[in-house]
Amino acid sequence: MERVRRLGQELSNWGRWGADDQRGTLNFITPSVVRRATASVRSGRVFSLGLPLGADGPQIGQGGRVNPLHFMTALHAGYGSPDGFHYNDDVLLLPLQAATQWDSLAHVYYDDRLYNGVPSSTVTSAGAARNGIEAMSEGVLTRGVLLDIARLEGVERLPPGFVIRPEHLEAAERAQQVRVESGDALLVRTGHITVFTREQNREGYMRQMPGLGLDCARWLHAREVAAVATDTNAVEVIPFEDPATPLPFHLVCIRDMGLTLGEMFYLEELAQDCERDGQWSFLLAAPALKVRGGVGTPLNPLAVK
Ligand code: UVW
Repeated sequence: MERVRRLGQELSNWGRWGADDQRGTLNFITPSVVRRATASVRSGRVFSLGLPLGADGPQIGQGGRVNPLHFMTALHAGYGSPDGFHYNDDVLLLPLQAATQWDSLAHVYYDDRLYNGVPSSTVTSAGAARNGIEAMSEGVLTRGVLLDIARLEGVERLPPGFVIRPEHLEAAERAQQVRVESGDALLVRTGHITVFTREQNREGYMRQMPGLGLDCARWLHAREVAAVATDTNAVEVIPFEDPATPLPFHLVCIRDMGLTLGEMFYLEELAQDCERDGQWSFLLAAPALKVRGGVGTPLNPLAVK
């Protein structure tokens, strides 16, 4: 934890946007960043980056996370005449972390403090009183940049345990002729999601994965990235770089930097299209649901090229 504490202190954004701030690095998404994002739309092609929500999702029960349960609560119900108005209604019951998701800034912490010094006791069985997902309610609407590290490495997908370092991010920028700038959302493709989507191997997808190493936190901080997402369940590499310190990247990014993490983003078709036309930036519309006190949100992010 000492390395986490030291790096956390070095990269801390506490107080940067005021003592009451709950949005963290989303503050980098200024109106001019949004205008630049809309200017990156050229063809109008749209890509859905969300996994379907259903019983056939990726969850294996880890940490009490189950796949969404979908029920019909009205089936061919009707008013009036038998050949008149009819309707169907339904209910979805799901862990907010079940599939494609953003983590709120109340999701993880250490030393009893959440982002911006908020006491961890503000999260109760009623949810997060501070740093909850509603604080992201203007959503993530910004320029997205996809860096394809599997492509960089010349493989279909990176193996579990592969540590993505700042050098990989910069090499991908050079190879793709794109640069991550202040206020961008960075999407990192590992290809690992195909372990689930193509091979239906949930255990293989969820238990170990390639991902960002802790060094990348400094790079994301320097580039003023607003949000970072990958196609894996944890964003960061598992097995952890130091087995004694689980999820260090989560701790520094979320708790110290106020940087939200996006998980299980489906990037396959988007990456193919970017490869085809050489355009690796786009408008990313990835709004959070306004779940009161939520510490995460499911979503269907859209990339518009
Ligand atoms: C944890 O595993 C705690 O978080 P995440 O779903 O963000 O990886």
